[in-house]
Amino acid sequence: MKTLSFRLGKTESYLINRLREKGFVHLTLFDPEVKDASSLAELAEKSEEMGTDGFMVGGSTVYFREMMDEAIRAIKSVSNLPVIIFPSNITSVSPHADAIFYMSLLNSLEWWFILGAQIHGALMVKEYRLEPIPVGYVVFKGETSVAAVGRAFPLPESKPNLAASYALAAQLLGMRLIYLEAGSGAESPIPPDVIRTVRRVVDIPIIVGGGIKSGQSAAEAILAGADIIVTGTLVEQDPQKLAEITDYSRRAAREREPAISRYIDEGL
Ligand code: 1GP
Repeated sequence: MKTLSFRLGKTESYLINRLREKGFVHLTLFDPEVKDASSLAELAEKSEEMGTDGFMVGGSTVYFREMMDEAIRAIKSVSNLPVIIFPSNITSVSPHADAIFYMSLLNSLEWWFILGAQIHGALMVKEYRLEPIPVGYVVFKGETSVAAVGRAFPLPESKPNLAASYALAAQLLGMRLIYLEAGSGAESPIPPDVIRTVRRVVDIPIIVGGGIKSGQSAAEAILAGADIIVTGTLVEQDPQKLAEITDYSRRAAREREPAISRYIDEGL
């Protein structure tokens, strides 16, 4: 298929254009439970200086909408980069963001996290004029908040073909991004072998996050085929370290063939 039957929204187009220009995208995740609004504003400014391309806001145990509102407003007061909701439940849906990752936690054991919250939140997304970006979300590793809260049956890292099947199913269902999640603060990131196997099978951009603490890990993920790198904990602990992540990522993206090309050239 050569043409899109719908128009991508502003934020999704921005992400795709950044991918085309730079060969990768970096998103900074802020958990409103970890940092208050004024610290977030300061961190957002620093993150932009260090080369991040946008912000995600959310956390597995953020139960109050007000926390999302405050965090998003704080970031928007200092930066024009897009702010994307990274929802854990319907309480994450804030009218102040630009877009929302309209995600399905594909390996959850609970209907709620696969489709229920999406149904219950749909009219809010429309009413608030949030740009929905459909994302297939798969969780690896059990010892994380996202696995516990989302009742995920974590995918084994030793079976990359399984991850590839989930990712391809997401693409075939029409989701436009696939997110391979190790969980915030994970001991180690998603292994490159898993990313490489998923890359061979899917055309949609791959988001990789969780446990990325060094430029080296970010570069390995990109060389294996990741398009969007997410870091959260690292920025909360040491924002200067973000410069290393974006620097290594830039170099890795130059080294590889653009993973995004099939998606860009042929449309969805
Ligand atoms: C978690 O993928 C994100 O949802 C980021 O994880 O906090 O470990 O960077 P970290």
